[in-house]
Amino acid sequence: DAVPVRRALLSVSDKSGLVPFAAALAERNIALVSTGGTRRALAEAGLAVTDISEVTGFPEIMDGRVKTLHPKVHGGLLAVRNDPDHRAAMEEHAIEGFDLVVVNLYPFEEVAAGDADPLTVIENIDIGGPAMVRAAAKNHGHVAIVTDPAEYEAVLGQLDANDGATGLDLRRRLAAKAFKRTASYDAAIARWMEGALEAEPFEVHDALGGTLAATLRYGENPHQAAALYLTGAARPGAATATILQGKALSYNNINDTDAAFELVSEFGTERPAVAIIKHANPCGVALGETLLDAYRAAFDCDRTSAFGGIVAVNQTLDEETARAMVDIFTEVVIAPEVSEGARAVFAAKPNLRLLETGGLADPRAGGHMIRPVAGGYLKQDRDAATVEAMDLRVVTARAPGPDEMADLHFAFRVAKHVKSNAIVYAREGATVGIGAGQMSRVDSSRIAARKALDAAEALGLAEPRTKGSVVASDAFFPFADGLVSAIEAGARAVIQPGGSIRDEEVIAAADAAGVAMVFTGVRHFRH
Ligand code: 93A
Repeated sequence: DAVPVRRALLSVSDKSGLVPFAAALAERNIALVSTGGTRRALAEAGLAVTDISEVTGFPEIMDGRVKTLHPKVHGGLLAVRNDPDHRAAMEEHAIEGFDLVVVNLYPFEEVAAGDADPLTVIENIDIGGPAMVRAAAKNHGHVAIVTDPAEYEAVLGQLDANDGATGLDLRRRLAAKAFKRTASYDAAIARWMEGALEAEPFEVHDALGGTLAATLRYGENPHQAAALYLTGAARPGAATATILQGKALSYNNINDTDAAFELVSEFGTERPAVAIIKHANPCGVALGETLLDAYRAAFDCDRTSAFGGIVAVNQTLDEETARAMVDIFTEVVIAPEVSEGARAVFAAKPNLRLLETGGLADPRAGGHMIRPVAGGYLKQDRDAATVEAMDLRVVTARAPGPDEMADLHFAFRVAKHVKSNAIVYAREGATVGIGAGQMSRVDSSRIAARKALDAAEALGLAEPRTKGSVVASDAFFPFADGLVSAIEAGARAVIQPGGSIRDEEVIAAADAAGVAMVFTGVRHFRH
């Protein structure tokens, strides 16, 4: 009943004790065959090891879901060596036997006990591992199966005492242990599924056509359960980005990061642009000669609110800009690409979430937005309108100059991404005061001007940068008062949709102050 060990198959998730054990096998002239990660660990330690795909003649596929599930492997595990039919089959199909199998399984129990999302837990259900463990254990007459690193010593001891062979007693004991292991493993999976089915309020495929991508720690508030669903639409952004580093994204992180990236994508790649978002509203947006200039200008709009903010950029994020970003507490940074240098800078802030999207989102793309209402939901087209496609009409005696016009475009693009009522002051390609989410437009005007005063104080400026600025309004001024308040703050040019029954009054107020005003004919409500 002694089985000389000539060839071993090693495939382990728990790699503790692996290298010395495998080295001891190699010293005893035992050939080593391994799956990807195990093979890498052994090769790094300088051991000669054959990749399992060389044995199967088939690559590992489907993220490793199928790597050892192959007749060349299972034939080698299950063949009864002294059965003539089995021997013939081995010869016919060039199957070589394994005498020793070392497998421990994906750490399902550990992952399920942590706070991983269900898809991650499911990915940790090992299929190929238990199949090999059970095959080798069934065939313990010819194969030794080791499922526990604690047994490595016993195996080596026996090889030494037994002239390089395993004895039936040891193989039977190891086989019993192996079946206990696969039994407890499957029991843990079943227990988790029962629990998960009870506790999981989110379906894998929901009625709106999304697929569950992650359950989140909680929703907007800790008492709300939440999940992220993906629709498969190829739109670069927060939900589909690669997370280069940092903690898992929260519900609010994803929502704000989406807002930030959608906004910065409005600027294309022509000039570097940066948007800083808090609570789904921008607190600073700027263009610059460089990304660093743009970041500084965006930050200067409202330094207080930028603390703990979400930053989106429209270009490859470079090292210098990354350095400026980590100077203050930033929750999330999202970029089409992140340079090696920038990555190294962020590595010193392991909690900061760094996302790479691979490209910008197309602001003109179609698609729908969905919002629940009691008993149903509302569905509408995305707001795909862009200011350069609008039919701008100068309505005042004075027309804006080219610099003013550029700033008006910029401000209206930003206003599209500010909750209504939105008022955005801008100057030289940067916001200098933003008023968001007020029930009256004049309040938003006043808040934006007030924020500009605060910023001037923080920057040590003699007067707010609304002096000589332009102003954008997401919807028409219903009365002259909102516009008058902007003129008082120092705005010299205005962009707004127009269309109020009091347009004449509003235009007259602008003309009286020598202010230039353009109508877009298009509104950007965002509620
Ligand atoms: O994904 S699997 O269910 N499919 C397989 O074909 C398979 N073969 C081995 N899991 C599979 N394994 C498991 O991979 C082993 O049980 C072991 O836990 C792990 C070792 O992978 P690696 O060598 O790449 O680290």
